[in-house]
Amino acid sequence: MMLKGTEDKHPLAIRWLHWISFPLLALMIWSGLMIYWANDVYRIGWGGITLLHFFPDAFYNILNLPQRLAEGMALHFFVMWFFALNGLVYIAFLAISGEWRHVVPDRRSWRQAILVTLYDLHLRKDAPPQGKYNGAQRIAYTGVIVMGAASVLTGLAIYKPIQVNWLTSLLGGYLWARAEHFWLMIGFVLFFAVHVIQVIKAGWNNFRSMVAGYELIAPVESLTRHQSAIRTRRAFFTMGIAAVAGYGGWSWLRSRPEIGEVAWPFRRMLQFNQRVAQLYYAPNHAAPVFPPSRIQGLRVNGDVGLGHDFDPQNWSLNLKQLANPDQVRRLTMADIRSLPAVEYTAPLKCIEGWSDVIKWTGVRFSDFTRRFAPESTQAHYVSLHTPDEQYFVGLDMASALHPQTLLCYQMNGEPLTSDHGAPLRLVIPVKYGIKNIKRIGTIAYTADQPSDYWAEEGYDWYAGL
Ligand SMILES: Nc1nc2c(c(=O)[nH]1)N[C@H]1C(S)=C(S)[C@@H](COP(=O)(O)O)O[C@H]1N2
Ligand SMILES: [Mo]
Repeated sequence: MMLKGTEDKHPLAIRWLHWISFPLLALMIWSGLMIYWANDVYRIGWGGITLLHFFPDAFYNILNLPQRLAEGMALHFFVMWFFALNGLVYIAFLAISGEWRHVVPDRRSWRQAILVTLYDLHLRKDAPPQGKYNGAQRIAYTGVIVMGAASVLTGLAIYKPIQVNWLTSLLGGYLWARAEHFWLMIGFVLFFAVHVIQVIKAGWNNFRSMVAGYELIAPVESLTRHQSAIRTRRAFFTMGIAAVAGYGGWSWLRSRPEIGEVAWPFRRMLQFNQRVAQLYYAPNHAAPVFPPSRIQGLRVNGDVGLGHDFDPQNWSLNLKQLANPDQVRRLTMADIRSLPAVEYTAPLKCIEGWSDVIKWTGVRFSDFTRRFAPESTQAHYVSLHTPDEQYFVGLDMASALHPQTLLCYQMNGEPLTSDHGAPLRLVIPVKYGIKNIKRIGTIAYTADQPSDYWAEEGYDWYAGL
């Protein structure tokens, strides 16, 4: 295959890393920043002194980063499949093709990496002898593969912290896993910055070989030079087409007609992710509970459906059966309190990325459905509305029946305040905060997936943890 006067330079494994894995990583980082923006807590500093806040407003402005959490999540949880599957196929390819030999560090790599670094910093005169890639390059290439795998694992730990709670606690818990996921991303960006500098320093011939796959070695006869020029042009042309097609395809996907405020391909993927989650949903996986000493203050978040023209004296919980939704059964707080009281301390996880540890008191939803049972075998969902119907939540029956799902009337040992949904709110740790509806007015058993306030605003309907 090689032309006379050329040398095989970059194996397929390395070009694959650059032209497929890297664009996928870039999409993950970009959509990740659209999510992180909603709760940007990390900084470099000590005590009251902050050297660098991740990220200052200017950062979002310069990048023109849309401040749309819902869209960021839809994109992130779309690309994640391609990113993870590409990673698996890539590692399998490295193993089967034997190309791992070019990439994995060996016994000499570490010493060589130090010498290369000293040479690059002009602290040493000559470069150490090397094969296709020097020790520093091998460590770097293997490092990014390991970082990619770590990103998938830390990502999974914060994506489904309850269903994979073994993994989440192995990584130090939800907050640690979130931090690890973030610093890995910073690591990728730093790596990228150093790498680009190296590529610029290495010059045009090296870059061309990254695209064309081979390198010219002087001297070459004019015929070979002509042949190589054709091959190089063809390689760059193909790359250009691929880049335009990739960008065009992505723009096309994002501009499709929307379902619930997200382009339909992304909505379809959210629905696919829901089915995968439900396939592996385990009711015995629970949110970690904490001792009451870990209780945090109460943060009020969201007041949709909590208007002031509400009279708690006239409140009743309206129960609607599937067969006859027009016939309302009016329940009182006494009906609720007649069920066994349950108390535990666990975090409420807001979809924005923060969580608060709170002591919840109430009755199990599963006890409620035993006393006030759905009168139909077709009741696969529960629909909850505030009395004014401004806020509404849909739940799959399995999540509603989770042992930690409560109809709650006390937070941190005090009666619910109006802000937090007095007289009765839902607590459902297997879901994001958006599903924890405050001030419940109606509970209806339904056969079809009920509408949901935030799902209509672009969020995942399932919102399962
Ligand atoms: N009625 C109603 N319930 C709601 C909301 C709302 O806006 N209205 N916001 C939800 C969101 S996004 C969160 S994070 C939690 C916050 O609960 P808290 O205010 O008790 O902390 O309530 C949820 N329940
Ligand atoms: Mo939230």
